[in-house]
Amino acid sequence: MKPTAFFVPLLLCNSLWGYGKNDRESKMNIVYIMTDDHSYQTISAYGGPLGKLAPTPNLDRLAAKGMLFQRAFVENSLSTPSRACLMTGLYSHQNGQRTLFGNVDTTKTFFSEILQQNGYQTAVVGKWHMRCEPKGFDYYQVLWDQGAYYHPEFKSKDTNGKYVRREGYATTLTTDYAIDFLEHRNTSMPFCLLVHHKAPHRNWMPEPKYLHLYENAEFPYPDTFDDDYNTRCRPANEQEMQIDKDMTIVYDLKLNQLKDTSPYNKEWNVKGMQASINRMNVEERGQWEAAYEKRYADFMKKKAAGADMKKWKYQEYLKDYLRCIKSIDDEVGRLLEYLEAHDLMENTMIVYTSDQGFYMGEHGWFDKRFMYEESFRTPLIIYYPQKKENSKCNALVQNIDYAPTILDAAGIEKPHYMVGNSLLPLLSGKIPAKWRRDIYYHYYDYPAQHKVRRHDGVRDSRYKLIHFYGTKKDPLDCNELYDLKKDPNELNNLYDDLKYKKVQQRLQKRLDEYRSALKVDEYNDK
Ligand code: SGN
Ligand code: CA
Repeated sequence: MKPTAFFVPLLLCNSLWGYGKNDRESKMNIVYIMTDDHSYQTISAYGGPLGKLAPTPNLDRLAAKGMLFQRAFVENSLSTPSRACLMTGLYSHQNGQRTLFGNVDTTKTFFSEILQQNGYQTAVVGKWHMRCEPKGFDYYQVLWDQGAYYHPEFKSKDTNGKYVRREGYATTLTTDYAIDFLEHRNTSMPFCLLVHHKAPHRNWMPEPKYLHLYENAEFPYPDTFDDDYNTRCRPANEQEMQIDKDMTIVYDLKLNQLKDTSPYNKEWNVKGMQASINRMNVEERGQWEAAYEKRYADFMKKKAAGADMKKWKYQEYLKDYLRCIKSIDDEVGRLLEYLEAHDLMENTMIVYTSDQGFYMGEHGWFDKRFMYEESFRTPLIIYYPQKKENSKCNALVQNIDYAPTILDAAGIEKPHYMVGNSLLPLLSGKIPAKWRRDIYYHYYDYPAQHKVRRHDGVRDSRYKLIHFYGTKKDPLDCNELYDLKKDPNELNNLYDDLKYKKVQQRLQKRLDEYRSALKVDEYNDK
């Protein structure tokens, strides 16, 4: 690929900023990799049963070189809000991006702008998913909206605001652009590169070489697969993210042969799948149809119903999702190899995370949004040169910490208004005595797809309090309390259980304190 035009002005700026050799040598580079909807349950370094059947050797390699965070969370489990938290270091109500729609407040400074002002070259490739232009980036190649898996459209500084179709698979192309930036960067300046993969977002479309991977695998069912939501309040019962009812046969499970006759086919999901297939070239379409023909034959042969149908859907869902993860793992490996081959491991911090977690059939679900662990929690691996290898961290960390961490790695003090904390002190292996004891969560996107009600809450290292609220038109006021030590699957709501009166009071007090200290402006029906 040809070098892009932005390097020339950068060279000039570089000399204006007067970066000397010593400055350069002491500056840490940053590679921040963020996937879309990648669950910690599907990374083998985390040790769960799915990782054993579908290993992620390259992510494990990164974890072996660095630190695996076991309590990393988001503030608002949804893409656009999570990305706004990352860029601003602020909670959703502070940066304006509460839901998937609307705009982040662009008067807020993005950490990329601060890096630029401090002599960093900055780049973002892949899913941007905010309605503003990438702000504070010297180089970008970003997908349109959610982006497509096959031959997706990207926009860069060279395309005059237009999205241009690129030949290839999203995960590979995103890595190609990351390497393009690294290849053509000004090597006299430190860099920060954000690699934001589209995968494994719904509808989990594998690349051709993995269309048959895990074909004969039988994945274990999570303990909560048949959760009946009793003890929980209305939202857990009323959501629309159930594998048996809401996962579609055509769009999600790709049985395009069923056309309009299937009871599962609403018009949109037939059209959505067809549009995805129409993007493929003739060869890819042939490989795709051959692979899913097998699934179709199996579906027709089994004619499963009820509980069997739910299990069949789960198995096929996991195959596609894990095939997408295999490509991610390969491409993370390719990027690591590039960094190794170019002697960058000694002065580059590498972060791997996801914009939120995801349900792999827990509670019978796919998707995210809730404050329950699987969607609230994300994978997080940090490699930092010369720090302890193969270590694990149990401190409570959150995506508002990433901007301060990146700035800290660059030797820049975080601006006073950023609410998160740098994670670098944790990398020594000890949790500082003053580290936070609990974290705040807030989800706003209702009414919306999947019908998850608005809620906020607080979680400490053992307990979690969630408050669901509604609107004047659609009121709701209910609470849930969990003892995560005794009930890690969050099946037993202890709210108003007298044995937990003190715990409930303590968590309620913390929740009230967060709301008032952060000036949270909605948490009850309006
Ligand atoms: C799309 C998906 C939803 C998903 C949202 C948000 N539907 O709308 O299932 O919850 O994205 O995802 S689809 O029919 O378009 O696939 S997020 O990761 O961007 O927050
Ligand atoms: Ca996402």
